[in-house]
Amino acid sequence: MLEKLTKQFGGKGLSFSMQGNLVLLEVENSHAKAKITTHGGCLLSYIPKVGSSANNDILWVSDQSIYDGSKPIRGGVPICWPWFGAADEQGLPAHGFVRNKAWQVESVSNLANDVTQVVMTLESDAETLAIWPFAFHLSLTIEISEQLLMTLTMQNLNDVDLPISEAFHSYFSVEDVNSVLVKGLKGSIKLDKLTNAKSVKPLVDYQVVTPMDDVYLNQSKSIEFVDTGNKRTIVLDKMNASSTIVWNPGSEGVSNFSDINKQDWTKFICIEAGNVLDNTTTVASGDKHSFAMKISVENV
Ligand code: TA6
Repeated sequence: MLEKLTKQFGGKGLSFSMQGNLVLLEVENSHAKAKITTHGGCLLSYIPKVGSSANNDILWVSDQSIYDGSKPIRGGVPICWPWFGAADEQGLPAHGFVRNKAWQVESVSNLANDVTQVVMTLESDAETLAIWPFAFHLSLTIEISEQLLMTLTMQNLNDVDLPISEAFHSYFSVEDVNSVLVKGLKGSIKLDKLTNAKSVKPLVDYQVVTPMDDVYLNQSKSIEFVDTGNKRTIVLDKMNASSTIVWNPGSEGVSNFSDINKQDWTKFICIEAGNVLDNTTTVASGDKHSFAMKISVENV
């Protein structure tokens, strides 16, 4: 398989390898290095080469992640689609099913200014139709440069309109989650999933206190989060996405996750971009719908 992929896509700054049962695609250009697995179309690593975060991974992946294809990777940027959170029906997977499917590499291109673009696709099949009885074509575009741009495009191949909830469930590497400052929530509505409290005027900027599991609705503006320990600010811009989710399980909640080391909960924060809950989007029959997230890193 690796030989075939290398023959089809291999080139300067691109290599394929295996980790467990999973195919890894490694990209390197003058701006950054990145690692992607076709399992779930999951971006695993993004390491800028310049700036204050040069040679440091922006993303976090658990040491306990399972690489046999039986589970989604715990870390990186898993894709939640076509629902976010628990499924309506009992027995169906949380956060949809595409984060646990093998995606196809469609193309790898070198764009202007040494930007590397990787496109992966996933189509409905007998297994997805048994879980969710609708035909779809999904395309994930990852552009690696001094910024990271991820775009998910869905085509509704059915003769009915479909409600879709979706998110890039990004796990960011931080020095200590409890020293992270989140900025830019003005005008959003906060749903605290731990207490079920709803607040129409959440704090615009706040210091993270774990555990937390917050969904910010009608939040389409940029988010900044300052990781003082790592002396960096990560700026997350969204396109066609109205929800931001901020999650960390905290010191007690981490024991519910067999694929996270008990002491490692301080090392990451999930700041996720998408369209969830009341921001669920409806994709008309035959239509295409895209949303995107752009990550850039600034010095503190
Ligand atoms: O995005 C936050 C969240 O929905 C939390 O409620 C939390 O459980 C987390 O995702 C992880 O979900 P997972 O299904 O990957 O274990």
